[in-house]
Amino acid sequence: MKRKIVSVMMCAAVTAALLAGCGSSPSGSQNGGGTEEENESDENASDENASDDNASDGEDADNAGSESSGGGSGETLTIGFAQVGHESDWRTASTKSCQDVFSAENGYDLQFVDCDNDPAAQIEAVRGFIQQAVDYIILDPIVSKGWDTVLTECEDAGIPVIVIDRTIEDSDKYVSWVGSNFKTEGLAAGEWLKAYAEKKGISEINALVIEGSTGASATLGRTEGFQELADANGWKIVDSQTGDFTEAGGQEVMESYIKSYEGQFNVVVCQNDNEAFGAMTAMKNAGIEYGVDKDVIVISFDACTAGLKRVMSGEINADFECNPLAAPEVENVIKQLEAGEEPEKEVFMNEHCFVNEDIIPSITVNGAEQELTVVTDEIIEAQY
Ligand code: GYE
Repeated sequence: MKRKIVSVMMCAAVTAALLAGCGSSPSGSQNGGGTEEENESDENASDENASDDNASDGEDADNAGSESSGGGSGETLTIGFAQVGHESDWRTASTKSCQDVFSAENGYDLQFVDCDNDPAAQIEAVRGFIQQAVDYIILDPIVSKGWDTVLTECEDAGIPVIVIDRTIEDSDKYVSWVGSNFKTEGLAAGEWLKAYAEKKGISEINALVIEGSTGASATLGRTEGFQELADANGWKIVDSQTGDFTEAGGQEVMESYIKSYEGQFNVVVCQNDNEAFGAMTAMKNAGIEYGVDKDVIVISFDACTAGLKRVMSGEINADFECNPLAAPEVENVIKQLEAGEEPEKEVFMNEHCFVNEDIIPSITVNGAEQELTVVTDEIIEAQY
């Protein structure tokens, strides 16, 4: 199985500090997953993709082969994209990334279906793409199980499926997956909390977790990774419930946590930024002080623009990036298939850990050093 790690960060546009992070060995990436195979990422792959954020402004038109030939095929390619839904800032960025890359100008006919977090609707969307006889299917699986039957149908119909973002546990009938290592993200959050607590002299951790959507690989991985550090360090997970990756969900869960556990927790782990926004509203309404050097440490995932603003203001202590700009990599996969080449089975996005304070230079995740990036205006400006 061939693997590579890509850097889709805006290396050219960020500060020297972040540039150093981008330019450093990709094996230092938290999403290398720690295995040698994963970490043998070619620097060239990173360099090639360093300007991928430009895909959205048309500068990558050449990448599509020609202005009107999808994947360099000489003809318009029809792409069916079964998207999870529209629950978060991350999702909006992911959708935009696909719409920008798979545009008519780039030679594509994008059939986009927002599955609104309904796994059955998503399976039907994929079946609809088979009926339409699209050229390729992009699938971001809402849940990790239940895929083998419909993916077999795709295979029988001769339609290659490219999975993005979340992973599939019970089938390997797809050509490629492009996304993030969610367990590594959870481990990074745990390693950061360990180092931070030591630095601040916090001896006891009582954490509340607001999980993402039930059954999503992003939820499972982040939960498992953080739990591993909790177990190893004797932290108490006071409660762990789903907030469905939404702001409303985060607020609702936090309000109920406050009713049950007020005064009994000093950390809130939100599995995405939108949940963190909701949780912070709930704490604010209850008069609970959170953020840097306050009563409750706030940890979040995604690191979208709005999340990074809350890191810079000190309301979120640390935010673990999950890069939603997979579409340029998906296009590379399609171009390879069009050229008769065998694409990588797994493509990992390169990501960063963002913090408010410059007090811990790095953490070690899966045996690899991961820098901590202090959020600045320039970083916020360059983020999706
Ligand atoms: O963290 C969350 C989104 O699957 C990684 O889904 C993605 C998650 C992301 O709704 O914001």
